[in-house]
Amino acid sequence: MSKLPEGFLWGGAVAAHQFEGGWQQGGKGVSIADVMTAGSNTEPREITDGVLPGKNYPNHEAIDFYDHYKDDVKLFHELGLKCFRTSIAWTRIFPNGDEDEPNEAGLKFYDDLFDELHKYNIEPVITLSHFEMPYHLVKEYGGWRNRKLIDFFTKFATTVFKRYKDKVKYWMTFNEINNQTSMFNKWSVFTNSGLLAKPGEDLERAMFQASHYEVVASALAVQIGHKINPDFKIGAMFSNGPAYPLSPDPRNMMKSERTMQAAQWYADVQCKGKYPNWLKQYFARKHFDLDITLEDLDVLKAGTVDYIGFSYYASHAVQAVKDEADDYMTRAKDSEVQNPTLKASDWGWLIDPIGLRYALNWYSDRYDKPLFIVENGLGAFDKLEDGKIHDDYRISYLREHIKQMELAVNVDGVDLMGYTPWGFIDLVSAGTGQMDKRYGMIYVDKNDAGKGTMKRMKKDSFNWYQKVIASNGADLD
Ligand code: P53
Repeated sequence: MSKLPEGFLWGGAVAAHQFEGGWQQGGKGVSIADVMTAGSNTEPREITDGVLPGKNYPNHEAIDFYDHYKDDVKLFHELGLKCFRTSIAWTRIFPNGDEDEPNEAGLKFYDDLFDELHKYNIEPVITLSHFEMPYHLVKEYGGWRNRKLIDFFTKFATTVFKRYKDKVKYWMTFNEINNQTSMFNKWSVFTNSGLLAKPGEDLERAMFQASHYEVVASALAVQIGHKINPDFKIGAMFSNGPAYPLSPDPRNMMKSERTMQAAQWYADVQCKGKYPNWLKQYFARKHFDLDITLEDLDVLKAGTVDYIGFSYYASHAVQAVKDEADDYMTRAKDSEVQNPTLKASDWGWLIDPIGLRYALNWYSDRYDKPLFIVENGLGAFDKLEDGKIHDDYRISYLREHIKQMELAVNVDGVDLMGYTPWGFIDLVSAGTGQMDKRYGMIYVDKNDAGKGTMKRMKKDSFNWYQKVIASNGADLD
């Protein structure tokens, strides 16, 4: 018996900068991902001042999908994918971001890719901006702290909406737009908005200003897209890692609520079309004096999204910190605590399938929009044995999450469009720049040092997911 509605979008997800490679092919410009070095579990990635000689930039070559796309798409078809989520590298279309005319070779690459997908009846699901904005816009304009970025982004969006209006139906505007607030560190603010703190600048204020321009740009894109093709489904994309209270102490409950508010305020703006009251109060209390015009507020109201795409990997536990300021935003280090009821991945991410059901209910109750799980998965070390990868740990992670997803649909009545596990073909980790933090059902022979044959191999999880899709989620064994 089929467990999910007819037409459920089973798929897989990646992002251009993490798997395409070809960083200088077809006239592509330098993106912010191209100036980030490889890090590790313990050592953060470095953001360099331009591309410097002698540094290891893992995104430059990644898994070279750019030159392998035909064979890879054939494998995706064999896996049985109904949809394929990727992003359009902004720098292939507008290499610097501020050109008058788009780059034809870049547009052509995605034409060919979408044609190849349609050949196998695989529906593309496209993110416009996934941590890969043009680096030139960072250097020349200061990234998203500059209102001009709204024009550059909407021009990029208009160009690709028009070009692919008959090839792509499902879109998302900004990937995990909320990371910059909920994680609030140098890296999340850079990858989301291209901001590096200027001397004497309040980075938190800059981040909120940048976020405002992004939500306005997103709302404009939604309106533009619907004019170009009324059948477009244009979604937002949030990261959801629920923050549980460590104990029933009411102060911990309040801390949990505040952490969720801080992490998900973008959903209020992008789904309801307005800023939540607590955040307006916060801006005032902090004297941020942001550039938010009345016209912007109208744009936000008129450009709410069609659906919520979100990523779910792990949950968190929080506790109130003694003498903490009455502050909604900061996820103070010591407020984030271990959850003794859960096990963690090798990268310390807590494995919590029930949290996915919780996240689905959380969005469904508040926003009443269709949902789309566009990322989920386990980053793990894989061992190649006699040409095989027995990744039962990955199968078990995915199985338990799919079970909870099916409960959310069949018991809780959540309106769910699809499920696209993250990095279903091994790729470069966004957080650490590693290759060996693998999410894939398809192994790619390349390691952290950048060495390997690039050969693709099916892991055990490939055969397992194939059955899951073929049975529409009924066969999870
Ligand atoms: P990696 C942080 C927290 C949750 C999800 O992450 C995150 C991040 C940023 O690192 O990113 C999303 O590769 C993101 C993908 C990313 C994936 O999760 O650090 O949308 O680009 O690769 C997994 O293990």
